Amino acid sequence: GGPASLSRFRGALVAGVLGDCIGGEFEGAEEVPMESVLQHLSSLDDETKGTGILEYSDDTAMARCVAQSLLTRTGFDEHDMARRFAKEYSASPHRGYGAGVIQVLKKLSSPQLNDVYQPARDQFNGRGSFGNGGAMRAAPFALAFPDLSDVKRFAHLGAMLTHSCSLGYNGAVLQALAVHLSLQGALDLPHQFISRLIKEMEEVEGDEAARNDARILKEAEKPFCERLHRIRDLMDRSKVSIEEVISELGNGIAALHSVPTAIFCVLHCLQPRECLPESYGGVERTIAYSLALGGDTDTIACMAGAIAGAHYGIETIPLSWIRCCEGVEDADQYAERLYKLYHQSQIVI
Ligand code: R7I
Ligand code: MG
Ligand code: MG
Repeated sequence: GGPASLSRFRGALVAGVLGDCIGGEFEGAEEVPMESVLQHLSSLDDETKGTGILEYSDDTAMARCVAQSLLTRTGFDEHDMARRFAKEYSASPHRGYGAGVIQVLKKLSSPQLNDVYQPARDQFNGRGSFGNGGAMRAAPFALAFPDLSDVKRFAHLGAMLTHSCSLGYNGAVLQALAVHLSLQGALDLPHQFISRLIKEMEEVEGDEAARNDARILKEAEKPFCERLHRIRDLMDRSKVSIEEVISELGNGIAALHSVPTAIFCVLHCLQPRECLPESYGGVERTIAYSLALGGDTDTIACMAGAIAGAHYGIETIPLSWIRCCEGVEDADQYAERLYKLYHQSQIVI
């Protein structure tokens, strides 16, 4: 479909859930041979194997809260979103949440809490978390707000409910920006896509708090920009090994070591690749490649899936994958409602 078509909205949320559910198989694995990935994926096609339902993890659980909150409040309401995170956690605590964020989610359920951002600020000796938990749930922000500055602002605030370190919340901003641009069809011109992300993140990371966190954590002056430049270098190379991707971009639980990686997975899989079946469409390639990197596979596949789904649209996603993942129907409904919200709020001049 064209820019911001319903198919792209549905693709984004559905492929995000698929990445999480399918990627859960390899989360934390150090090395994942492509052969194992392809075996896992072909077992999804085989109904006689009875893979059953693959459950979603915290990535999708929290993204659902974000989508529900944005829809119910027709915009960003930090109190409502915080309440939903807390309620979801207490209803299903065993979705594989990060070890630190559990404290925040428990505090957020206290009725005495006035400042909903305070529990996140108390994390990790007052510096806040740099985990990828803000980024993994950022896609719905891109689907709710047509305006780029709103996407940036609300993805930032939504992440701040659990991740107050700039290396955490700026990962969420970058992920939301990538979905936003992909929804517009910006991946048709991959080099311009990455240049636009760099331009936006230059501004985002120019902020005083971001510079300070980067200094304290001994990262580059603008850590996400630096990674985006590495992506551009990798894109220009004819051959890139999995090992190089891991060593240049990472595959870990920090937002800095996973959001740029997810973006690279999408860019790398825009064309067919030798290591992947010819029959695969773009979303299948992207998710398969994300899993082969190992590490935080559910989250990297979830983020890459959302960006890729916004590019290729829902029609390219195999039904057999959709059928075996928990929560896909809901994601599809949220996508349809967010599509209406997005187009309603567009100002007609
Ligand atoms: O970021 P978060 O919500 O975790 C998301 C990840 C995804 O992979 C999910 O699929 C799930 O598996 O977890 O949860 P946090 O607890 O805020 O951060 C995740 C981890 O990153 C923490 O448990 C720490 O190990 C590490 N971490 C830090 N370590 C030291 N100093 C995050 N911030 C810091 C820090 O400032
Ligand atoms: Mg998870
Ligand atoms: Mg994960």
